[in-house]
Amino acid sequence: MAILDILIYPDPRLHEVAAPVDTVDDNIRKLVDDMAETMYAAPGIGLAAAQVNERKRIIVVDISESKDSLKIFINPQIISAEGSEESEEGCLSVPDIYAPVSRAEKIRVRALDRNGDSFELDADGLLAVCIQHEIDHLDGKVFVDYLSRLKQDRIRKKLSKFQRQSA
Ligand code: GNR
Ligand code: NI
Repeated sequence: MAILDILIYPDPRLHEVAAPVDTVDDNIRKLVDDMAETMYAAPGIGLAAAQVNERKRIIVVDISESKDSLKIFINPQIISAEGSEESEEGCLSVPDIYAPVSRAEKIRVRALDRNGDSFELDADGLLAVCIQHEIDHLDGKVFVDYLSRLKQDRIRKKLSKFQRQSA
């Protein structure tokens, strides 16, 4: 297991579209395990492969307090969605920035598990928000993209400064 480096906005690699996984093999399972370790270490409630510079459609999520409910989604697809709700979001790739984003309230997701078997899951609340946030990463989208240009410019400036200071 290994903790991977997380790309920080505005990194152009966060805006690339990820490719589907064609076979869930040991290499993919190793990446999943490293992503989970990286998410827990951060700490975060979700992580998409795009954030660790892997252009594959893989996400890990654990919204539990006890950090013992890891959910793995390979090639996730939202097959139905209803309602809409706004909530405050953050992102490990956009440190210390929080802003309201509107998402579907309830979703049904289809994905492959770590054995390559297909499953479906109904999600609402924070889990639904997190899954939609992660699938956006696979499509090269970051929550900042939903904000006004003015807010995007402010965030870009703030994080560029932050990166210069930590360099
Ligand atoms: O850790 C995270 N918290 C969070 C809070 C509200 C909405 C979405 C998230 S996902 C984020 C981890 C992350 O950046 N995943 O891509
Ligand atoms: Ni994120």
